[in-house]
Amino acid sequence: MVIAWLFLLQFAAALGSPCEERSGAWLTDRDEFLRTDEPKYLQGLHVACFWQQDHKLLLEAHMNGVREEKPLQAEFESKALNEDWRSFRKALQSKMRFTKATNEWGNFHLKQPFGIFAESGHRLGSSAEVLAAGLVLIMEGGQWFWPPVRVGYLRRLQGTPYQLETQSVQPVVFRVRGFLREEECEVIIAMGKSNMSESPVVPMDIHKPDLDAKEYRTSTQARISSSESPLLQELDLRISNLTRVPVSHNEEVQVLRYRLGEFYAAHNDNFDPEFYQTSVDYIDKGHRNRLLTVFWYLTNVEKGGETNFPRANALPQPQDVHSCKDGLKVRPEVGTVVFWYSLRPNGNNDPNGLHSGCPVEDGQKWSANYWVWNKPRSFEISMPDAEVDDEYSGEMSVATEEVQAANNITVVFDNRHSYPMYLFWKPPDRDQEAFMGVVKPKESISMLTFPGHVWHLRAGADQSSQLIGAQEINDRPSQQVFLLSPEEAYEPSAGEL
Ligand SMILES: *[C@@H]1O[C@H](CO)[C@@H](O)[C@H](O)[C@H]1NC(C)=O
Ligand SMILES: *[C@@H]1O[C@H](CO)[C@@H](O)[C@H](O)[C@H]1NC(C)=O
Ligand SMILES: CC(=O)N[C@H]1CO[C@H](CO)[C@@H](O)[C@@H]1O
Repeated sequence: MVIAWLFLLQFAAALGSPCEERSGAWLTDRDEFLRTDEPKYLQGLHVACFWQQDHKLLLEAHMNGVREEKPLQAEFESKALNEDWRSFRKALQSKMRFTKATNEWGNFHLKQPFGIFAESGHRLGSSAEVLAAGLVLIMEGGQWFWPPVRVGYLRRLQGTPYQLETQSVQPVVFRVRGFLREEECEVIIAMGKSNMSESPVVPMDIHKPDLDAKEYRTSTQARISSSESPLLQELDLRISNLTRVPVSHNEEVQVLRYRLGEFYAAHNDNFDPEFYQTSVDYIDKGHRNRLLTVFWYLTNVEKGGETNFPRANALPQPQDVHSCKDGLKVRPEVGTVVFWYSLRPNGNNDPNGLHSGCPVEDGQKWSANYWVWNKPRSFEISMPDAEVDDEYSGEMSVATEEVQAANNITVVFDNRHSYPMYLFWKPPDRDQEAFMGVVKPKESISMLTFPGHVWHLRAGADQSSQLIGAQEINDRPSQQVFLLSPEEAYEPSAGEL
């Protein structure tokens, strides 16, 4: 019997890693990604398993959080076992072939080092720790990111009574019921009540200077610092344990009251450097950003007041930011929190994080926003692994390319005009277009697309603005460049600029 077991174990090791089963809990099936306009994986989240055999260190990794039939396999020199952290990380990064350059933001020296975590969520800091852990999660964006696995997936948080329940894969949304006790909710509401003022909106560059915040947001709010309340200090720790992101990364709690009819139109919580040029240095050109939002429901609401994710279920960017009709709707429920990611695991924007507070139709809604950044809030705190970061870089993540769909085409829109152009993807079966980005004057933007896709160029960021041009992507070649030159006979009217 013992001999048979030994034989089986050896056989298993010869076939592949002894970690297959362990990886399972961290992988999301490709079919769970419903969008057709985005890659079907979790950018920059890698599940890697290490084991030793015949004095060799072997690695098997599922790249970008999806189950691969043939995971990446690599072998390290035996001396890697004794190597310092910097060399180990470097070896790992080159075996797994990922780089910092995963978006157009540049300034990759401002992007934080990738993070290596045990399954417990603890950040690892030596090759010995990695070997002891066996299975690790590597986050290119530097911070822990919960893999969604599939809608309805339940994950118990070890050592706590809480369960993460996946609500959506794109965006990545989780719900935790009973996270706050009712008495705690009452205390927080009381603290908020004594200090309410109208909720502001952080204006984007493209908003008119006379932006009327009331068109977008009608709640009242109070910001309360944790230093004012032992309860909030305890919640900081509870939430940090939930998100696996240190307390030093959170903003003050923002307590919100929505009365009858009050709402917050659809918006993203993170700051896309494209639209926040005026504060681009503060946000490290995009690399310092809001990573996730933990939203607290402090009361039940008789009717309405849901949190709506209009891009969930593969829906396009909505034209009407006030509509709460489509997408995922999460009902307020006292003591429940939902949290969602505004960035992808590699630190890029995730436009799917678009969300709104639907109008309260009956009763009153008390809730709170708790924003967690990908870097510490104090500029004095240095990032983990900063001293060992090698400034690794490159054109594009090779690992990322490998898992992308075939037939892809890189298209470049080169804007020779002196005004910005707004790029929309026109789905074949719908009138509603998906806003994909801005081509700034005298700059170009590149996008991954597919043959047959139709792109619209417009004068403004909403679909009703003037159509300047349309471009259908043809079969060949795999890189297509469209020059948007002034001769192309388009003169914007004064009102559009
Ligand atoms: C979260 O809290 C539980 C219970 O106290 C503890 O066992 C666990 O180690 C914590 N996890 C992290 C990542 O802090
Ligand atoms: C695009 O598809 C080709 C196969 O046609 C594949 O070899 C390549 O890696 C893909 N590249 C990207 C960027 O997806
Ligand atoms: C409890 C609390 O947050 N108090 C604040 C109320 O608002 C004033 C000014 O807006 C702050 O100074 C208090 O700290």
